[in-house]
Amino acid sequence: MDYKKVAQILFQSQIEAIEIGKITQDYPELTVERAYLVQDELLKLQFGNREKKIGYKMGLTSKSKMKQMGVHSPIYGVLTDRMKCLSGESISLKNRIHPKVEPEIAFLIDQTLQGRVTVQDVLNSCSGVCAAMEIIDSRYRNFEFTLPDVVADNCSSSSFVLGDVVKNPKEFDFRNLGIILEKDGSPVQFGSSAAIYGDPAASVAELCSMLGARGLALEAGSVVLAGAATAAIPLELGSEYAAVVQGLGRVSIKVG
Ligand code: OOG
Ligand code: MG
Repeated sequence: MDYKKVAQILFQSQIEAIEIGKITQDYPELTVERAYLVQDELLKLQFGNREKKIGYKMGLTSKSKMKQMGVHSPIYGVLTDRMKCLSGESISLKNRIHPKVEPEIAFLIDQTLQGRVTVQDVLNSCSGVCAAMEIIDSRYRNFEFTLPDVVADNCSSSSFVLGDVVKNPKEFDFRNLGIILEKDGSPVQFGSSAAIYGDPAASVAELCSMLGARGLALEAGSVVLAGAATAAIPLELGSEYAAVVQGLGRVSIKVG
């Protein structure tokens, strides 16, 4: 199959904000392995459009997300500088199809990690952890996809926001923090950081082995979103959304 051609379809859908049908419908030969090659090609198109890679996101690392999406295996995507928003910022629905928001925990990696690593290695290579929110926007109609489809689509990446409170993971135990997702000041989703792969640092270790299997390293300077702790909720015009993480403060966005 022509990876570049499939990437072009996804890229077009992304920039025009027009949903498409599942790639696997036209290309049943799209395996997860091949889907990462399509993702690589999609990112090359984004980089050509002056975007820069700044990290990774893990996806489907919690039971709530697996249940919501009907897909049951962790996946990773790439974060670019264009996706980064500031907490409190107003974001537009323009250029998005059917965006949703979900609460996350982010890791700031300051030493390169390669291959199979332990949770302790992750902690040793990480300069900080903070609260985060991710805005996902599948390019597929009704957010319906199989595992290869979502991987090819860079795991529904759209935007993300990091919180201002950054804690040292060697001193701050983040394994069971209460997490609330608020809409207009009211709590709408509840979770714990323990929902993220049992331990969010284990999700980062899993990312390292997934990258390692492709001959890649998790480079120093990367931001990593460990995966949503709760199901995602749709963004509505005029509303404000916040993720509140115990000990890590609050991160918010407005939809303007
Ligand atoms: C796939 C992306 C999942 C997460 O945190 O689990 C994800 C999707 O739900 O469209 O970002
Ligand atoms: Mg996510």
